[in-house]
Formats: sequence, C-alpha cells, structure tokens
Amino acid sequence: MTCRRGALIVLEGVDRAGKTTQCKKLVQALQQCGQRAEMLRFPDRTTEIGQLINSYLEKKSDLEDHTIHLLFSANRWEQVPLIKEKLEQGVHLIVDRYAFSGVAFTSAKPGFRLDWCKFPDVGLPKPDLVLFLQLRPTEAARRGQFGAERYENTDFQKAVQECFQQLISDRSVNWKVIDACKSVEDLHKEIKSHSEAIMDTAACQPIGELWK
Ligand code: ADP
Ligand code: 2DT
Repeated sequence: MTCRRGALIVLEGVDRAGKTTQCKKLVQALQQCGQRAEMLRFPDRTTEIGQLINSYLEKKSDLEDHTIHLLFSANRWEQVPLIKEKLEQGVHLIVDRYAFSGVAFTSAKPGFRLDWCKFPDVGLPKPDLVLFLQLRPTEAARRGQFGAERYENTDFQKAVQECFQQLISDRSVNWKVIDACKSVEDLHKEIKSHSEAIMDTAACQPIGELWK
C-alpha cells in the first residue's frame, strides 16, 4: 500500500438529521482544497441488489425481514473492492449511512438481536471516523413531513434511535456525536475539522476491519 491512503468517513443519524447535506458539503470543501474526495451512499440503489432494496423501501415489494437485512449487507459488500481501491489510491470516501444504519434499522424490529444483525457486516472496511448527527424527534419534525417510504414513521424512528445509542457505546468504533441542531454552516465547520484531523491519522494506517 502506498503511504497516505484516503480516509473512510461515515455520516450516520436519524432521518432528516442533515447527513446528505453535510456529506455533499464536505466532499465539495475537500475538493476545493485540492484533495481527492468522493461520496458514496447506502443503500446504493443503482445495482441489481440495490433495485430489490429500492422496491422494498418504496413498498412495491415485500421481503422477509432477515432477507432484506442480508440484502442491505450484500449491497455494502458488493462495493468493497471499489472502496478499497479508492482508499488505496488516496481518495477520501465520505459515506452517507453504512453498516450502523443496517444494524439499527433491523434490530429495531421485534425479535432481532444486535449481535445477529451485526454479523453479516463483520469485516467490512472499518470507518476511520463515524460522525453521528444527533437530532431530537421534535427538531426533526420541524424539517418537514415524513415521506411515504417504509420506516418513515415516528415510533419506528424512536426505536431506531435507541438502537443507534447501543452501537455508539461500542468503543471499538471511532464515533463523534455531533449536535445536529446547529446551522448547516456551523455543522459543516465542525465536521470538516474532525474529518481533517482523522485524515492525517488514517493516512499511514492499514484499512481496519469492522467489528473484528
Ligand atoms: P438526511 O440525509 O439526514 O435525511 P438531509 O440532508 O436530506 O437529511 O436534510 C433533511 C432536511 O433538513 C432538508 O430539507 C435540509 O435542507 C434540511 N436541513 C439539513 N441540515 C439542516 C440544518 N442544519 N438545519 C436546518 N435544516 C437542515
Ligand atoms: P435513505 O433514505 O438514506 O436512502 O435510506 N436502511 C439503510 C436499512 O434499513 N438498512 C441499511 O443497511 C441501510 C443502509 C434506512 C433508506 C432507508 O433504508 C434504511 C432508511
């Protein structure tokens, strides 16, 4: 591996916390500073597996709960060769949702244990930093109505939020919890500063393996 690999930075958080807004701004800011940075998002709805997931989320098809969980995980694994290649070329990857959403959304369903939910994603490229945009449900509600997709209702989102809290307590992952109530610009400055700090640290380290 050449020295100075790119950093793998994930943004997680509840619906409407500002993940997509901040991913785009971070990529743009890094590119303007002359860095190589690209955005990825999960689910990646463009692949064949992604189209099955899209149809499920849009409620055009029903899938058994374990089956959709494994499809979300497969949708990440199919991008692993690309993720590793980009990081090794020195490209920073800014990712909108990752395995943490996978685990939080399935373990919020009745009958699912956290460790079962984590297992299919064990060994994925480990993020160098996971920024969790924390937003109270009342604040999220001010940012607009839920859409019509599966999972977009307040009770389920509250259960998801509790599952995220369990994941955040795991010190094997480099979490930074950010108060997402702040303005877009203030959040951007905070996220950029955490990201730049980790880029230097990550540069000469091998890519880690998640939850291993
Ligand atoms: P997410 O990807 O987490 O669902 P988005 O980035 O799509 O969130 O933002 C959801 C909505 O909230 C959008 O209408 C966006 O313009 C708005 N928004 C994003 N960040 C902020 C912020 N810091 N303050 C107020 N509104 C925001
Ligand atoms: P977007 O609205 O961000 O496209 O998310 N989800 C996501 C899961 O249930 N499992 C996963 O592994 C991932 C990545 C979260 C679409 C929805 O899909 C959920 C919201």
